[in-house]
Amino acid sequence: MSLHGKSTATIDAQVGRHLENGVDSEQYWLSRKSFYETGFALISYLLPDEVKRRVDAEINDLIAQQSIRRDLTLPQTSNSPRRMRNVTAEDIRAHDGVVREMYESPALRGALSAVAGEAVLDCPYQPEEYVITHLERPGDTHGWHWDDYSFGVIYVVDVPPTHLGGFVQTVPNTSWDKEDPQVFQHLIGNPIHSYALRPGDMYLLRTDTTLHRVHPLEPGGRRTIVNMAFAAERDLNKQISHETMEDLFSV
Ligand SMILES: O=C(O)CCC(=O)C(=O)O
Ligand SMILES: [Fe+2]
Repeated sequence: MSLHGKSTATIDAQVGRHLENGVDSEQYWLSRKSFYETGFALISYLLPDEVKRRVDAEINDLIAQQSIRRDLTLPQTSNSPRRMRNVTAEDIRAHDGVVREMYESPALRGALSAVAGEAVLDCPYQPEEYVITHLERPGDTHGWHWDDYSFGVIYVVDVPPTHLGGFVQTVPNTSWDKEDPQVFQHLIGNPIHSYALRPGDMYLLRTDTTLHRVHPLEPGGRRTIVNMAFAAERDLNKQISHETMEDLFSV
């Protein structure tokens, strides 16, 4: 406790304590199996409620104070739309609060590596480390895309009920040819998985080989997440270009 009576426990300490007391190996095993089979694993149980409340509060403040509206389509993902409000990695890093602590937490990183079945490493490209995305209008969507690095960890602050859209859709075992993305062909040629989420959920996604999107919102729907990107060992030797990120944040 500080002089002001405010909790000063670090996010890492809170997560570490929670993982020691509250998570058994069966849960890890089920997540790992799901991740291996589908590229998607629900890992909401890795964060204690007190951490979720702190993260929710920070993200809602950042959206209110520092977010930027985007409405564009990106040719590198077959002109799929981005209709959203964002807080950039630069602004999240400068704020230096709990999102950054969560990203850097060794306790969380260890748990993520256990689920992934390999080391989950810092993203080597700082503008992609984390981004907050808020969908607020009818038709708002994070359209079909892949991400540059192996892992995305998405923490869900707010998500509407299923009938208002905002659920996640994935097409595992697909790969991104940036010159010829063929998103529609991937959709036609493969099964699409859809996942309803609830506030406080978190999921791990194999973002480089899973085509994914957030279904457009219906009127009345609102949705807020932070996406944290991480690399695998194999990513560190690859030449990765960052056009979608550069296009997204150049407007
Ligand atoms: O909002 C989501 O659930 C997915 C976010 C995402 O795919 C991204 O930020 O790259
Ligand atoms: Fe993504």
